[in-house]
Amino acid sequence: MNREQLLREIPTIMGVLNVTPDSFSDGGRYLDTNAAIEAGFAMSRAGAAIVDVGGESTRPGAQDVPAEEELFRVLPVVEALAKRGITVSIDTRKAAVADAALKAGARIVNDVSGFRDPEMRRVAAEHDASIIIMHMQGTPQTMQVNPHYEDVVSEVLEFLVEQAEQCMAAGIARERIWIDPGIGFGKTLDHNLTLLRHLPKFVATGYPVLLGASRKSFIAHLTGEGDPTKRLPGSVAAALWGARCGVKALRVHDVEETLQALLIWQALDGGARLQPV
Ligand code: HH2
Repeated sequence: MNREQLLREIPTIMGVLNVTPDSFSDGGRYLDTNAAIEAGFAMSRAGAAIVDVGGESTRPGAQDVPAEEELFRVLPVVEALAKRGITVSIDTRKAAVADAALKAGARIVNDVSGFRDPEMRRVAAEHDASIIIMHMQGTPQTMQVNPHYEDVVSEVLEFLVEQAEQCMAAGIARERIWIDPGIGFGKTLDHNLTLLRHLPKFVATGYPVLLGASRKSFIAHLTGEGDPTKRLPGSVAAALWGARCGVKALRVHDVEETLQALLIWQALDGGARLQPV
């Protein structure tokens, strides 16, 4: 057993690159274009197969950013990374931003609002892009006010499958569609834990599942760690749990550390996956 064999078995790592002043854990760090590009290169070298570039924070209470400002932040970064042959995903809720980023070389559209906007579906289809449909209840301004579900797992699943069907109807190929339960987006601690425990149900849909649990506040709620940059151990534990449940990709801030943990887990566990309960 060697590193190359293990790499083939573990989930794909997507590195988080926020070109924003206000993201919850790395806001302001990569606002400078050159710093952002360097950080993207570093993530790629550390083992990220995808770099997810975002120009708008979607943390609870975040303000909307005009499309021009978002484009100003992300476009040079997308272009520079894509030119180096790095697979770039654009994390945006705006069709105009997705369109420009895809023209600049991005290959994946990651929409935390779940492709509700028909224009977003049209743009992704036109570019033959891969897409990540994420579930969010409400909007970033309101989502944590009083999230409510009768049955969080079936409601989130139903939304994702319906949106995937809408996307296919718009001309996006099934094999280009990924789904994501949206940890922390309009969810209480209980909702987040229930979704994490039931990840195998999302895997059982047949759509590849992406999990974004890195540094999120459920870790703070369970451990008391208020500083997002100190949530690496909890983030790695969640990543390994996701891998065990069969997710195909992990969206993480700490690429090198997560990769190391995944390689060891894969070597020991042999890739057994949990089944839906
Ligand atoms: N989480 C965040 C942003 N985009 N996309 C997907 N598909 N899944 C996620 O869980 C997800 C996401 C939030 O994290 P981050 O980008 O670090 O913070 P912010 O929104 O404050 O920029």
